[in-house]
Amino acid sequence: MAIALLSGINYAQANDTFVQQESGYKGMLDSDVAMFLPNDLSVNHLPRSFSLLEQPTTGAQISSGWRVVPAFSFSETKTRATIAIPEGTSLYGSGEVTGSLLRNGTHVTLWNSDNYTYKDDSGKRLYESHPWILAVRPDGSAFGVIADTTWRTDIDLDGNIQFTSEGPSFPVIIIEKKSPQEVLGKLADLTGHMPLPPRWALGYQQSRWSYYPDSQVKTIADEFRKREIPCDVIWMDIDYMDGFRVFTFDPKGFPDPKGLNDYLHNKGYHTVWMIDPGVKADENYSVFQSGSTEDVWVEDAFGMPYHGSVWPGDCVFPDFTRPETRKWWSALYEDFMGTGIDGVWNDMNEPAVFNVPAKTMPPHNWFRGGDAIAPGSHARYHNVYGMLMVQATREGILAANPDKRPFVLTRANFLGGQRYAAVWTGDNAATWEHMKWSVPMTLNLGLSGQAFNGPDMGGFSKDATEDLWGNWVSFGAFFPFARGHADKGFNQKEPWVFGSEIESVARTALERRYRLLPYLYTVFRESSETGIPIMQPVFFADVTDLRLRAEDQAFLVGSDVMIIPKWAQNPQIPAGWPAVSLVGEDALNDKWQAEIRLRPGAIVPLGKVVQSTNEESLEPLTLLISLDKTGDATGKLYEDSGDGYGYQEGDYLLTEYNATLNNNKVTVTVQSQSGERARPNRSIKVIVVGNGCTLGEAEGVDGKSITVPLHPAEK
Ligand code: NBV
Repeated sequence: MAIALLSGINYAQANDTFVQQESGYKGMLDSDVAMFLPNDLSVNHLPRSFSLLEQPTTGAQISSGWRVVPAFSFSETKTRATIAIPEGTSLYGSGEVTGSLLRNGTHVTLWNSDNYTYKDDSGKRLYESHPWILAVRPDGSAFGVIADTTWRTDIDLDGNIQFTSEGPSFPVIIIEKKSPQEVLGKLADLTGHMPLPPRWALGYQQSRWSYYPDSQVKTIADEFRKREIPCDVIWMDIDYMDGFRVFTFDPKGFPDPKGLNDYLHNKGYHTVWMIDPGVKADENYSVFQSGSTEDVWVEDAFGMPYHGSVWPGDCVFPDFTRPETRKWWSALYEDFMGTGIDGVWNDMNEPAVFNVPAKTMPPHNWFRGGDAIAPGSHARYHNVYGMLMVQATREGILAANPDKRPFVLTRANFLGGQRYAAVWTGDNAATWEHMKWSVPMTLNLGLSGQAFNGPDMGGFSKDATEDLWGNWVSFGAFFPFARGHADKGFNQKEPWVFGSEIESVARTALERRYRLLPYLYTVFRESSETGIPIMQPVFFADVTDLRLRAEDQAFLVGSDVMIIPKWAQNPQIPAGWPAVSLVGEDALNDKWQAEIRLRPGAIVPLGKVVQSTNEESLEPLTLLISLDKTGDATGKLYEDSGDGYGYQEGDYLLTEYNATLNNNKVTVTVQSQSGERARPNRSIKVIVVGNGCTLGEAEGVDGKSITVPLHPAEK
């Protein structure tokens, strides 16, 4: 068994009969977090955890009455933990998964895979690995389970929660809380909170494989401005490189990257450029030369640099388990970012390798580790390759621009990877099935700790029809990460290419996102502090309402805004949330636009429609007020400079507004505020909303009490 486990090889002949394994150490990591080990693991000699921020050590005895306890077992080649669940428990999480939000009865494999259009293994194995399940009992209380292993692992949710790993025994960590929101808060405490991104990363982003040459990039950017469709970011895919050599620029198509970045910055854009892990094995190429001198490459089973084929042809791959390699990789970003690049897109980092059956490196390739990371095989470190890469990328771009918040997008990642990067759901397709999946996929990634995520809006592969693209943008505009992207060889997917009707559908949808930006930025800030996802399942509105548990067409943005896509059939939503109009649209009677509804008791701050987040949007500030049954509402607005770290020193303003109904008048006041930023001298517009109508509105000055008389007819 030991040899099979170490090599990571799943012998076809191996006997997969499981026998029970005795439990070993168990103890509390925190008041509501318990760790359980099988008897062959010692708490003092655990392998370095990649998901947890702190290496677990001995703690207090398991609390009396502790409910969730794993059972361990093993076969000749595998190790297993099984966690029984009470009847009626709803299961979520398991990372990046196709299919429905509710995971009961599903099976996935955690093995980061380049899975174009989710075809391989029917999409049961995608680009990221999150050995994590969130379980919500019928009474709304919840627990979460981490299987702390990096090895290839199956998650089976047929009856119980079962993790079956192809590696050695692993710790199981259980979080027990009163609600799923609290479980996710603790997950973030344990695995890391999403850092607050720069505000521009919340804008709409336009990508294609590839805009080429630079003049086409400029045309696309100019077109958005000319047509007045909001957009913040333009993406550069691999063809900007010189022969796909990372950290180089094609002298023909992109001779002046700084000039291009300046051009785009002047028009209010930020830019994100791709970097892959495969480094062309080319003696005349400086990155290959310096990497070879520093001895940074992953080794094959014989101790020689492993070679595999990717876009540039014959490539070598940085061994990111080595601290020296991460340092070398980070340093490469200094000159690169010096051209004015704002963000980095790390693709192909499963790592993907062409022309081999497994589409990745052989399992016996060797990683040398360092510091707390032990040397080990590719089978052991495959699932954290992407996460270690983006750790080094993030460190590099932060070192290059210490006064800016890094933005990194990654395709491969691991539980805890929100510490370093946002993620997208890889190469989906322009089909109705993938469009509908994009809601539960984004939700389950959020329920696995990856709050900043989203799909290729409009679908990557295949031609999108007008109908599909128009539908997708109408609700996709509200994803945390909102980027349109398209595959080479398929139709253009910019908002205007589908004709004037769809162009105006997209403009309206994106204008709605931009009006919501002050709220969205506030939600991002809260999410970075609380660990509660930005995009939330509808059942978070009432975790005891079992009717809502499986709803995965409609979704929440933060806790106060609900989005119901136009194609949603019989969505199960909480009662009494009024529908609102943001830019004059009538979503209830519109063919395309998603319904937006507000939680009773919420105050949602809105800005003006702007073309990019660079424009000041809070003059006037609008507050949408949705009163609860008792005639009250509260809501927050978080403001800071939008980039940099001043907010950590107090340069921010967090305002809590309060509204109360009395004698048919609603009085709006600042209930509390924090931060050292002065309140801007600005006007404020207050709108009290009913279902699809306005109950009353008034104007005033921010910081002063404002009274809104309600229309007599609505009293
Ligand atoms: O770099 C090209 C593409 C990229 O557009 C896409 O988003 C990635 O998921 N990349 C994959 C490599 C080629 C995929 C067929």
